Amino acid sequence: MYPPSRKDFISLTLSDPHSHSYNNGKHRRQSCWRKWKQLSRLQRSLILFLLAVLLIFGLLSYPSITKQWGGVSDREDWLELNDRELRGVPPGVKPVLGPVADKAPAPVAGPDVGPAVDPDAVAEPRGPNIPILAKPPTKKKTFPNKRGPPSLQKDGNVSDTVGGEKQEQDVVQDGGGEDEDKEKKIVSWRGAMIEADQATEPPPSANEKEAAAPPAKPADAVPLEVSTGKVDRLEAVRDAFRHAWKGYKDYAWGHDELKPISKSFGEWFGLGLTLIDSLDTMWIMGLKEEFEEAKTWVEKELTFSKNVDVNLFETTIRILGGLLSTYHLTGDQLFLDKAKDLGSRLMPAFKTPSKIPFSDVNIGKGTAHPPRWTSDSTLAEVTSIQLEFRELSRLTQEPQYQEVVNEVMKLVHNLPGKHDGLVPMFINTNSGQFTHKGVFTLGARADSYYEYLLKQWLQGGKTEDDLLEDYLQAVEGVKKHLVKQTGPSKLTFVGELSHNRFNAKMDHLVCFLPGTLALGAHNNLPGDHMDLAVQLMETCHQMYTKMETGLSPEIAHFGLQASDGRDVIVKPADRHNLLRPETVESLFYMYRFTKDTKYRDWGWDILQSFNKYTKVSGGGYTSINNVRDPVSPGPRDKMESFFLGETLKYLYLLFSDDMELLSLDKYVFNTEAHPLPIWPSPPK
Ligand code: DMJ
Repeated sequence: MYPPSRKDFISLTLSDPHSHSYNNGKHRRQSCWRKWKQLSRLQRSLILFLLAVLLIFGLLSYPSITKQWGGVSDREDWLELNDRELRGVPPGVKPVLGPVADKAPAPVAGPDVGPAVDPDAVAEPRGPNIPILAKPPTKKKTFPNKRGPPSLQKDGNVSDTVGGEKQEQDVVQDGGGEDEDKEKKIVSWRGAMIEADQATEPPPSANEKEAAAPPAKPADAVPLEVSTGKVDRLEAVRDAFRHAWKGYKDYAWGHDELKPISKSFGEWFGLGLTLIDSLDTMWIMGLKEEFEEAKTWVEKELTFSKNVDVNLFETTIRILGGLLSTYHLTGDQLFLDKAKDLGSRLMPAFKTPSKIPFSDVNIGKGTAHPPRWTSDSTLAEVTSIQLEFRELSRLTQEPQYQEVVNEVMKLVHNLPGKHDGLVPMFINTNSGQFTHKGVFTLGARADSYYEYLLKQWLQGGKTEDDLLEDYLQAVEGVKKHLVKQTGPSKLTFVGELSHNRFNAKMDHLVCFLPGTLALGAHNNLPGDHMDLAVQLMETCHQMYTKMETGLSPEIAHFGLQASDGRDVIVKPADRHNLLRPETVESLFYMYRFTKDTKYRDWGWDILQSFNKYTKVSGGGYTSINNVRDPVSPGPRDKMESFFLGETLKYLYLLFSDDMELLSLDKYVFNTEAHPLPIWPSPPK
């Protein structure tokens, strides 16, 4: 119901003859004309003259007004360009984004930069490589929310939303034109920036080392050269670690993971995951000060007496493994005490009808359970905790840790449902049987089962025959069912089998395999394991080089027919990179066993790309959404703990000339890159 007052108001308004509402416009026009006619001829002429003068003045000043407006638009474009396209900010100066970008120094000309550009000279013609500056201002007005030059728009908005996964339609081609883009861009994100530093430097090949120009320094890095003029790759890795650690220390200290873009942290278990995962890396790199600070946190702050559910596998490989290896490297009892405390709190996971452990344990309450939606555990998770539990028993002389994990291996060894040594991805905690049979992969959910077969055999002094037998059979199964070559370039890859159908798909995770095969061959297993390792290493390398960012996608598909025209195909949902270690891990093994310097060069390329596309100004590195988009790779705002625990550690070991530094004849690395000693042989 309308109130009466409102009704009255409407009625009055519409009927008032003196009202100035739009309804009586005609009346108003008539009255103006009457007044005009009442003026004298002289008065009318004067008014007309004045109007004419005003009109002429207006016409004369129009160009300068429009030029001014156009100038503003161009300048805005330049600022965009300065953020996104130009590079070469002088050493020690970090490019600044957003509203303050006009205070940034003018970009310096260089091979990757294009001509120097003065931000105020926006009307000057620009070179062909900088299309945005030639863009007419009108375009900007038509699409006010789009950023960057038209040629970049298609992909440029890929990752406009921080952390958001973009849905894209096209399947990307490999090959042509990759390098061009790689060289041109500075990558900037809202509020954060990927520094264009030494990444622009082409890595020196084995023969070119002497001639290599020194890389541009990142703003906060120490010099990357030694007196010989060669790039000091070890120091470059240390710099990367320091940068990652700075972010963690400033914004995530004592928490699980750094979120470098939002300068905050993420919590998974609430156990200082990154800090513990990084301990032995710092020790190995000689970062004593950082190590001591972290050790003090472990001593004073780390407690496992917490009502928190943790994942048995992740906690074992990252935290238990990290504590045990740090104990070995330092001899400091603190780390063994912490490892013992954690190990005992993880034991309830094994109290299941089948003795196959549950995936989750509450380390405060001493209870365990499977995931909410199933009573299955993941195969890799229950078979990749053995190195750590076995070592804990050896050190503490308490057999229960070793007993529970050995029991799992025994069960799996005898279980039906394998396919020429290949295992399904799930196992039921009640029945102890494989589930989801018929799907076989060396990737997620199965990967480290194969890795730990070999490594347990090595850890125990090559005495446990079942482990070796399972490993050898599995490699034969891989060769028979999963290894194929691409049509165009005959790249060897490891695909997947799903109910007898072959899927030409390989997770980046599978790139652990060349390293493991090489380790086996080094320990007198068949020579053709090494041949396969060499071929797979090449493929993993190409999964990086074929991408515009020089970084591998999470998953690659492969073209089987020569007519496919391309070897590596990346689907839109698989374009992310999580800073994973597997390829550099394998490069480390391959270099140690062959001394072929190309493996070091490949690792150097990868480090350069991490620096170029994932390094975040202010500290830390971030996972990215799209390895095919060097302009907007799209930060995920997460630095995984394994980047410090594994990726940087393997890069450091790859570049180290000291073959006795964690000799592969004395240590096995757990699946999180924590070295554990090979047990001394029992007296005969
Ligand atoms: C790490 O936690 C371990 O390497 C694990 O075996 C696989 N996933 C990550 C790294 O990618």
